[in-house]
Amino acid sequence: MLDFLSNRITKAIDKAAKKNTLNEENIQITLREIRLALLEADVNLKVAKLFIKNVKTELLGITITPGLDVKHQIIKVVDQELTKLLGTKNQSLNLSIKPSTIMMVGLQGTGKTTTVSKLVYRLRKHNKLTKILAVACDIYRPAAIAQLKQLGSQNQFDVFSMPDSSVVEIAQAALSKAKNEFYDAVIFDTAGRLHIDENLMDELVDLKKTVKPKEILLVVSAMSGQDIINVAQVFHDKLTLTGSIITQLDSDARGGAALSLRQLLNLPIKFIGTGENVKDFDLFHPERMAQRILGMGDALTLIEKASEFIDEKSAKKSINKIVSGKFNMNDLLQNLRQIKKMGKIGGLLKLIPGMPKMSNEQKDKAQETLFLAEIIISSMTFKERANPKLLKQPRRKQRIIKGSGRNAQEFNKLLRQYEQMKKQMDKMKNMFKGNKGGGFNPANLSSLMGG
Ligand SMILES: Nc1nc2c(ncn2[C@@H]2O[C@H](COP(=O)(O)OP(=O)(O)OP(=O)(O)O)[C@@H](O)[C@H]2O)c(=O)[nH]1
Ligand SMILES: [Mg+2]
Repeated sequence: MLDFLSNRITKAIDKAAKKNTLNEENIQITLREIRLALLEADVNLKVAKLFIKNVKTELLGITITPGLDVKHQIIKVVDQELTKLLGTKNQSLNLSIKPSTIMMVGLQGTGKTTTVSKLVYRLRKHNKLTKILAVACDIYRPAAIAQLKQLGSQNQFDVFSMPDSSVVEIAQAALSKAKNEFYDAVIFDTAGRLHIDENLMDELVDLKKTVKPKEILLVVSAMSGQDIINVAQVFHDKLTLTGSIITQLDSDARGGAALSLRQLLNLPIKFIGTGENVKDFDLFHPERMAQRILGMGDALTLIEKASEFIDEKSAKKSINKIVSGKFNMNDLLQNLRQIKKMGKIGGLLKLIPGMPKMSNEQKDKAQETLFLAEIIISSMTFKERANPKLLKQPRRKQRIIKGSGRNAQEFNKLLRQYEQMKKQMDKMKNMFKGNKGGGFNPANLSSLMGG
C-alpha cells in the first residue's frame, strides 16, 4: 500500500540524515527531497507546497528532543505533518438517525457498488446495525442492478430495485420501505460516469433532495491521476460531500492525488478499500497511514516513548531533586519505572546520539542491573526509600532481601551504586547543563547504575 510514496520519502529522509546536523542547509536538502518524493507520488502541487512549508517551519523551530538523532527528529516532524495533512483523526459516519442514509457517488469503476457491500459488512460487524437495505440507483449500466443483487445474495443483505422508474421514484419507494420495515440503514448505489456529466449530476442533486442523506461519500480510486481533483471539486460544489472513500489501495498506485483531496477540499477520508473481498475495508486512520508511509512503525513507537518520557512532569521533578542533591530511593524507583516504560534499554540506547556502541552482552547486563534495582527497591518501605540510612539496619536488610527474592550481595551492590550516584552529583549537574530542554537523559542514569 502506497509503497512508492513510502520508499521515496524514506530515502529522502535517509539521505538528509546522513549529514547528521539540522542546520538550514541540511533542512533545505531534506525538504527538496521530500517535495520531489511527494510530487512523484502524484500528490497535488498545492498540497505538496503547503506540506513542505509546514515541515520547514517545524524543523527550523525545533527544540531538539534529547535522545533522538537527526534522522528521528526529521521523522518525528514529517510524521506529525503527514498526519495533519491526512486529517489528524478518523471521522466516523453519522449514523445518528434511523434509518441512517448513505449515498455513494463517484466516477465509473472506482468501486462504488463493491463498497456498498463492504459497508454493509462493516456496519453490521462494528456498528451493530442489522437490517440494511441497498438501493440500486444505477439504472443505466445493464448489469449494474444484477451486480448489486448478486452481492446482496452472497452477503445476505436486501437489495431494492424497481424497473422502469426514475432514480427519484426508486429512492422514494426505497425510503418508505425502509421506514415501514424499520431498517437501520439505507445505502444508495449510484451510476458511475467517465467524466462530469451535467445530466447525471442533476440526477444526483435530485436524489440528494429526495433522500436528504446524512452521508454523501465520494468513492475515489487510489489510481486516479490529477484530473480527479477537478472532478471531485464539482461533486463537492453540487452535493456538499461528507467524506471520501479511497479504494484500490492494494494496487501499486501512487495514491497521491486521492490523498490530496482531503486537504484541497477539506474532505475527510472515512474508509479505505484494500481488495475485492467485503472484508478488505478499514476505517481510515490518518496517524496509522502516516506511519505506514514513513515505513517506520518501530522507530515511531520509540520516538513516541522518548517524547512521552521526556514530557513527564514527574521525571523532571525527580531529576531536579537528584540534581539538587535531595534525591532518595523513591526518586530512583520512579526513574527506573520510567525507563522500564520505555521498553528495552538496548533499543533506547541506540537512539541516543553519541552513545558508545554496546555489545549485546553489555546491553543485557545494563538491562538486568536496572531490573534488579527495581525489584530490590520495590521491596523497601516508603520510609526506607525516603531515608536510605535505615537500610543499614540488619533486620530491615534481611526483610528486603527475603521479600525481593534476591541475595545479600545484590543488595549491597545496589546500596554501593546508590552511594556512588550521590557522589557523582557534580558530574550529573554538568551533564544536565548541556541539556537545554531540561529533560532527563536516561543514559546518564544507566551509566551511573553501573550498566
Ligand atoms: N483490488 C481492488 N479492487 C477493487 C476494490 N474496490 C473495488 N474493486 C474492483 O473494482 C472493480 C469495479 O468495482 P465496482 O464496485 O463495480 O465499481 P463501481 O464504481 O460500482 O463501477 P460503476 O458502477 O461501473 O461505475 C471491480 O472489479 C471490483 O472488484 C479495492 O479496494 N481493491
Ligand atoms: Mg457500480
